[in-house]
Formats: sequence, structure tokens, C-alpha cells
Amino acid sequence: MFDLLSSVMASSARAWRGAAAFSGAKTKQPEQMLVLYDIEACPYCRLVREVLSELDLDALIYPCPVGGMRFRPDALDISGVSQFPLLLDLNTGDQLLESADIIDHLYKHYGNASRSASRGLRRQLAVSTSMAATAARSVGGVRGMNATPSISAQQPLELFSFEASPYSRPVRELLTELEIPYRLRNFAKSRWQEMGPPVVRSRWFPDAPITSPNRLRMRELTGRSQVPYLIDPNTGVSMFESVDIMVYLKDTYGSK
Ligand SMILES: N[C@@H](CCC(=O)N[C@@H](CS)C(=O)NCC(=O)O)C(=O)O
Repeated sequence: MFDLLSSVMASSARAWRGAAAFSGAKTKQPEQMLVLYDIEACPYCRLVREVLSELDLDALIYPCPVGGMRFRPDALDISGVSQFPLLLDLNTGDQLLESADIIDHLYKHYGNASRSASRGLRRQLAVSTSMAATAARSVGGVRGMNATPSISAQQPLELFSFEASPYSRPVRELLTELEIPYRLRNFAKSRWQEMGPPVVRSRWFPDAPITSPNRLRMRELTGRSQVPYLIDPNTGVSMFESVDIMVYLKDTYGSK
């Protein structure tokens, strides 16, 4: 219960950015999936992931927690510095380090090109509220920041999630700590009828057309619209429910 409350506080600190993707058809999906070297608890990485959610963009996430040895050396080789977020866009050949530059790149190539990352005072506000979100998840020990011993995954997992989802956040934090790579399937709300918990849509708006590709795919796979939803191609397991997913991840990838 406390875990959920602090996750709700983290989303509230950021005014629930990364919950809605109303841009719909305006978003251009990249042909090759974007690659993000990321730390879940990093305030700057969060600003980038919010925009990924709002533009409905998927990304291959390589978690680089502090003390991690699995993907950090690759990031260092690529960019020459230990700094996150680091975005690789194989579609444009760009590799970008600064969160504001990454956000500009995402808007320019995949969203509404007239938008850009906030600068000046608005940027300071964004960074400080993102730091507050990290602080909310740090009571009793920071989550999603430090590496923990783990067994590597042969293939990236797949996680349906959106940035502000209070239930998805703890799963992403654990994937970061365990340094498990995953394809982030963004699942932000693409219509107002999808606001609120899954029961709202299924009860009140069962016939509202689904416009998001990931929502359509999940509906085909499971008949439901609910995150987090994890698919592990290494074991053939797929599951809902954040608590069950975390138990599964610890059992499968945590070092005994
Ligand atoms: N101005 C950069 C700041 C990025 C930054 O300071 N990231 C921290 C993590 S929150 C980092 O890379 N720390 C070094 C490390 O983890 O090795 C941006 O906006 O992207």
C-alpha cells in the first residue's frame, strides 16, 4: 500500500505527465526501435520517458543503474562519458546525451515539430519536480537507481507500461536494478474514455474504438487493457499484476 502511495506521489509531483498520448495519428513511428540507455530513478531520464509515452513511442531500454556492469560499459563506449539518458536513433543515425536535446529530437522527428523541450525557468521546474518524484520513491531507500546482483536475460523482455502508471513504475524500477533489458511498449491513454483504472473503460465505454497500436495488440493478445503487462520470451511467461510480475522477476533473474 505504501509502495503504491509513494508511486502515486511521484506521478503527482510531475502532474501526471506521461499518462496521456492524445497526439494519435500525428505521431510517426520510427521504423527501427529507439534505444535508450536509462536509469529509472534518474530525473532527467524520466523527462525523456514522459515524452516517449506522450508520443506513443516504443523504445528498447538498456538499464544502467549505478554500479551496473551489463550495459554501462557499452554506453561509455558509445558516448565517451558516463551520462544518462543516452538515446540512439538508428533511423536518423543520431546519438544524443542531453535530455533536452533528446526531447527536441523526439518532437522533431516523431511528433509535432513545433514543440520543443522546455528551457529556462520551465526547465528548472521540470527538473526539480522530477527530482521530487525520485525523492518520493526514495523513502526507505532509493528505488530504481542502484544495481543488484542478477542473472542476465538472453533476450529483452517486453513491458507494456506508461510513464505515470503507479503500478508500472515499481516493475520498471526492479528491471533497472536487475539490469534486465526490455522493449518498452508505451500504453498511454489515447482517448479520454481510457482515463482512470481499466474498469472505467470496460464498464462505461466498452465500445469506444481503440486507437493506440499497443492497446490494439494487447486486446488481441489478452482481451484486456491493463498495465503493467510483461512478456518474457526467454521463458514463454506473460503476466499481469505488478506484485506477481515482481515476484516472477526476482525468482527468475535475481541472484540467489
Ligand atoms: N544535463 C543532463 C544531466 C544528466 C545527468 O546528470 N544524469 C545523471 C543520472 S540522473 C548521470 O548521468 N550520472 C552519471 C552516472 O550515473 O554515471 C541531462 O539533462 O540529460
